[in-house]
Amino acid sequence: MSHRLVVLISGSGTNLQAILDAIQDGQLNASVALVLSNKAGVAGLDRAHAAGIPTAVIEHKRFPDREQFDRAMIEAIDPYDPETVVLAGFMRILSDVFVHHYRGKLINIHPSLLPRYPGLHTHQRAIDAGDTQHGCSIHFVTEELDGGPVIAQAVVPIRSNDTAETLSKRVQLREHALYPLVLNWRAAGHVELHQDGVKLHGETLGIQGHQLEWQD
Ligand code: NHR
Ligand code: GAR
Repeated sequence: MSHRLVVLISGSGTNLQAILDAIQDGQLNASVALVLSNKAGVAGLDRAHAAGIPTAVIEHKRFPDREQFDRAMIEAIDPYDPETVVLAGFMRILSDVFVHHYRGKLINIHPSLLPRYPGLHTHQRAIDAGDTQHGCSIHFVTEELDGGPVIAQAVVPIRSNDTAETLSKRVQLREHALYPLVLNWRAAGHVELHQDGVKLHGETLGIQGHQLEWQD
């Protein structure tokens, strides 16, 4: 019995691909039941089709407000009864309706070392601030944008000649390793959201979660 995932995307889907590859390679004991995109024609949908996974497109622009868009997504997702709902480059802010419905099951990968740089354009902001380190965070999604409890982070060095583009590529390499790793912990029942924060292997984590540094 593998852990059922539903993956939400808005674009290229390289994190989705990393998850699919890890499942295929036997490194991640899970299955992707549905890939849902808020944009038609994106490359991530082609990746899902190539892997034989059902897809749904629910375009936010066809809905009068965020809540009705979110309710339509819930209706599309719930028949698949996911144990974890994965945001992988999903670019729409979710209303409380959605966040409450999937509380404790909804996780996101964000391209910064939270709590630094919630929101958008994180790579440029880290460079502009003169930071020497950047990275990515996987966190439970709550009503507070990019403010939910962090499960794990991967730290990446910032080099003096980095641009937002070169830095984002380095961070994305780590994203593609971190998401399958954390999802496999989750599939094994080792990651839970509690009132006092995230528990990993039964221990409550600090605000930056479990920190990982890979060697280049
Ligand atoms: N929703 C909630 N409630 N909480 C979070 O923590 C969320 C969330 C929805 C998405 C991902 C997040 C990121 O990793 C995420 C976390 C989009 C925006 C945004 O401003 C901000 C953060 C994130 C995703 N979106 C614009 C909007 O109006 C649209 C931008 C666009 O389409 O390009 O929704 O960074
Ligand atoms: C990833 O780098 C992810 O961290 C970031 O978008 C990229 C999606 O790439 N997410 C956000 O910025 C969320 N606001 P992908 O579609 O190739 O996985």
